[in-house]
Amino acid sequence: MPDPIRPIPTNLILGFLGVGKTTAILDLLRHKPQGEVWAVLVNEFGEVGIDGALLETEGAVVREIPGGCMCCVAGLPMQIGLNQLIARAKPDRLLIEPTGLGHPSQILDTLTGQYYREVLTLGPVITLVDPRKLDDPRVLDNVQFRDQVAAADILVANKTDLCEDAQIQVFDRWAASLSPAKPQVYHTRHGHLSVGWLDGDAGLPEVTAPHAHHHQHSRAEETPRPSIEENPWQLVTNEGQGHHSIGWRIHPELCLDENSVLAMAMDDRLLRFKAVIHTLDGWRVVNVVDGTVSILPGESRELSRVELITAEALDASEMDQLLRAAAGLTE
Ligand SMILES: Nc1nc2c(ncn2[C@@H]2O[C@H](COP(=O)(O)OP(=O)(O)OP(=O)(O)O)[C@@H](O)[C@H]2O)c(=O)[nH]1
Ligand SMILES: [Mg+2]
Repeated sequence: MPDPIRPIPTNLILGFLGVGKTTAILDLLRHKPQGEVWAVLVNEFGEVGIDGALLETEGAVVREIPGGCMCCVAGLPMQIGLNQLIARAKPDRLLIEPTGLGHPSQILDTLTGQYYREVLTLGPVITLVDPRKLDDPRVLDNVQFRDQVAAADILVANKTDLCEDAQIQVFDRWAASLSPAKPQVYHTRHGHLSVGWLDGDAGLPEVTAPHAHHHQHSRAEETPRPSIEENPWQLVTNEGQGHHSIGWRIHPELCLDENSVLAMAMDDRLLRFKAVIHTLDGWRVVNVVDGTVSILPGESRELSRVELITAEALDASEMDQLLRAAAGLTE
């Protein structure tokens, strides 16, 4: 067990799929006090792990726990990852991004339990919300969304640049109606959170029982994955919580055609698409959520990573053929 001199201030950044959690952590890292070491623990629903690759660019020490929802990996896998991260980084602060498809209660239990009592101290839990989603009963009634909101000490409307004034007013009325009342409610864009919000103690409002929902994971890969040199095209799938993911790890010498990847990413059956890929025109970071596409130049990596999440199971081999075609690999 790690033995830090004082408990490490730790914050959870919660919010639904694609709301801007990684963007917010990247922004916080850019504004961290000089000389401090910050560590980030990130858990993605998919097996491939894209966010970790992005977060490393801002100088944080990053540990990924890919695969499944945090509520299911919050036990031993998270403890192992967290202990290794703390031992390696000896961080001044720890930020945790659980998957947007996750339920926060188990992770809160783990972090506030006996084992971590002297290792870390949980600061305010920050939950990001996209106000545009508040008219959708599928979101409002979603147990993960409700519990992410219930767990929040600080509730933040993000993506306000994409919102109508009326949508922001709906957010404000909804936030004001929550019981118990949220001590702090803010509006922001591009995940801009104030570093000062991270200080203090978590209020730990009541969140429903961890397994009030039922789901199973079928982990495609329990054994250690082969290296990218051994197997230059790796396809991995995951399912759970009514969602499915298909991911790829691809040798960087297999350059992808950007337009073909974008055509694949715009499939309206996808809830989320993200990728860090080597294209014929250089490295690109691709994000698609709610039909909004962002494609930015990126730093070179040891491999390309692609991930998509859907509510319905897709035919993985059909999607694989599309991506292979984008890489110029045809049968
Ligand atoms: N216009 C706009 N885009 C935003 C804002 N915040 C985030 N985005 C974009 O939304 C997309 C998803 O952002 P992420 O930070 O990856 O979201 P996330 O919550 O970490 O996503 P998951 O980890 O997949 O759940 C990216 O393309 C971001 O650039 C915002 O305030 N305004
Ligand atoms: Mg993320």
